[in-house]
Amino acid sequence: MESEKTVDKDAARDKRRRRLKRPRFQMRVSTKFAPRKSTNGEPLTCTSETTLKPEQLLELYRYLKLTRLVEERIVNLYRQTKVVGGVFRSLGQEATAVGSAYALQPHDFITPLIRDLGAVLVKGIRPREIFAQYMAKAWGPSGGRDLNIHFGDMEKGFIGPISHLGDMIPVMTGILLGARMQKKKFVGIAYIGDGGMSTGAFHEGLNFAAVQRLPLIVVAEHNRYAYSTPTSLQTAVKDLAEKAAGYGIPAYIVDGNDVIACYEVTKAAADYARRGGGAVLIEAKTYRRKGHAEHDDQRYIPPGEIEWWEKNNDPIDRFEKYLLQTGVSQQQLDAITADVVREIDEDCTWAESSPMPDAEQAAYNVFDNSIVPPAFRPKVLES
Ligand SMILES: Cc1ncc(C[n+]2csc(CCOP(=O)(O)OP(=O)(O)O)c2C)c(N)n1
Ligand SMILES: [Mg+2]
Repeated sequence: MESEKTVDKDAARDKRRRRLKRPRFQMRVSTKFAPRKSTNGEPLTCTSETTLKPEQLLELYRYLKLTRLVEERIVNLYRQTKVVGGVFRSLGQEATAVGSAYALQPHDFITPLIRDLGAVLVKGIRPREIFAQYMAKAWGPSGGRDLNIHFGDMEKGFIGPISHLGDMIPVMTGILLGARMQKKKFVGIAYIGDGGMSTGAFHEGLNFAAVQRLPLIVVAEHNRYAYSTPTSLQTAVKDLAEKAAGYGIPAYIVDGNDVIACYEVTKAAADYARRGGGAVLIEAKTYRRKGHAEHDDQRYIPPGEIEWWEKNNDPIDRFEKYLLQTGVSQQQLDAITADVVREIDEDCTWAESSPMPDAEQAAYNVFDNSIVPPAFRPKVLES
């Protein structure tokens, strides 16, 4: 009887879903917060159309500085050969990760990628965990079992990324489907690069989320390169947001170097997803000022391109200009930076003082050890 009832319920739900009005095919790309050229040669700042309160704006500034300065410290450690593995920077595109993650509620989920340290920090991960993780230390979140960005924190709503490009889209889609089945309510951001959007997994994941109307927000970081390949050589569309039409979902183009715009657009997308509207695609237009990783000498970049972005379109410079114009003093900004540097110094010292992990522990906590016994028990290592 019980199972018949379940079947009836499922059939009724499917019928209701079929009756849901689907929007007719149309381009629904909002460009309200898209990048604008500077008028009369004035340097770019940020949009003034915001619901953010003054203290939130200062908190955003702190996260931007924290992201940049934590990354600078990691590069420092890398040059001292203290880092195990690669170092991936988000220099020049920090506003996308910080602004979008800041628009979420604490119980919402994210799946960040290599350029999203800012989102991880907004989610409440401390710099000490990042330093210890990069140095593969015992006190790091993965206890030296994995490197750089490869760790997660379920309590904080942060799913550790897997390397395969595109695969975090179906993973987040599955999380959101699971949540719906368990009657839990939250939205999820899955970050993706311009290159990652050309994978099969991206298509399958987003298509399924769109059909199921899951509250998935895809933040596509259009930073113009995938390794050394410019975006124009791996996708035929000009705006990545155009791809949303293929899934019947709305999209936004946002200035990825304007932290306020990134916040506002993600907030609107999250509200829409939370209301039951379904998946949304946000294309953040930005620029990757460093190479793919620290080893990359960027010889494929046309001369002057990086310098142009550094001089004219740096997200932190732009936000500083905005804050100063709206009455924040330089001293306030300096005090925030000094506090960020203090935290980084303290946390880096803590991480450096951590021991390296015990070799005997390496195979533990890789799988759930209550189900799968560790592959190498200490006595096997001893023999
Ligand atoms: C399926 C797959 N193919 C190739 C790679 C190797 N790979 C890692 S990052 C990367 C470039 C990613 O470019 P993009 O998606 O634009 O992100 P960005 O690095 O610019 O943030 C590639 C090709 C991979 N990790 N997974
Ligand atoms: Mg890219």
